[in-house]
Amino acid sequence: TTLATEIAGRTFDNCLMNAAGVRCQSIADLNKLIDSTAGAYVTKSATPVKRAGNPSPRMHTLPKGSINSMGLPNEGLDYYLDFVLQDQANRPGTTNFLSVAGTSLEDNLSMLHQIQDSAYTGFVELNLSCPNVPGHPQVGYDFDRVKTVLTAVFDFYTKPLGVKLPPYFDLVHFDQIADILNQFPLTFVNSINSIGNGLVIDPHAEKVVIKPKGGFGGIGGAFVKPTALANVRGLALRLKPEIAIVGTGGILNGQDVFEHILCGASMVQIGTQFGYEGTQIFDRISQELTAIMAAKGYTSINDFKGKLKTFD
Ligand code: RRO
Repeated sequence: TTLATEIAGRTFDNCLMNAAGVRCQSIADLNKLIDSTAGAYVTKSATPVKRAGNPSPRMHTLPKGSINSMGLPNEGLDYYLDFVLQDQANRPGTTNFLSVAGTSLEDNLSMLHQIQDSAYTGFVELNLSCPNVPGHPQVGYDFDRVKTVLTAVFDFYTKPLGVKLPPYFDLVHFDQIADILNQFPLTFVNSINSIGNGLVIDPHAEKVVIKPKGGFGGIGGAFVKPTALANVRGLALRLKPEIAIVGTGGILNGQDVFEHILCGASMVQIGTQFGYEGTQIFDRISQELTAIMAAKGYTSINDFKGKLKTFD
């Protein structure tokens, strides 16, 4: 049994990896991911210049998930680009994900020009779905804007690039976003980011649990699995086959990964639960997924990827 996967001709020896933002902001965090059984890592979404992010408390965890309003704290693009370039030199043949999340089109284009002009050969994950920077709406909910951004990006960018999307909740919206994404040479789409602007409250204190934005923040963890599966499935049914799907959201165990792959994911990312457990999670979930596959007689993820059954 193998958990290996392939996207755009790049092979990954395990389909599990971290989700951007969780335990991937520092070089120490990223080196732990390199030393783990994850098939790849993604770096914390970068802006052109280092950012401190929102005031604390800015994340809160519950048994069934998390709320965050981190506000894009990161070390700046140079830090992550230097890291991935060094790693690429150390480990030729491996592919990882460099996440960028400019708060303006200009910032995204300037970062992508820098990456285009560098020796980097890995994947870029363009984050169009950060819910937590006050005054900056999630680009992924403005379909015209998505088209404008991708038109400007693919005017010059020629390396493998995917987009991180927010969750959609209407089938017409799946049609509309897929129609736009299919017009571009995207390598992958990653669905979903956190469900933006949820509210968790402490009834005893009669108070919100995080400080930014009056307590509103992105929801992750077990709460979001049905929404994540719907988005992976909804996009898998609509995107052209050259665009791979990375499934993110609500993964706590091997069964959750199995379900994402049934919906069409080629690779899966783990955020909230990776935050709880650290890199050992990749060993645990690999064992759980392998056991599920073995019991069903599946030897590779292609045996069931996208093969979800429906009643009609
Ligand atoms: O840093 C954040 O507040 C953050 C980002 Br950029 C994102 O894309 N998703 C999220 O839940 N938090």
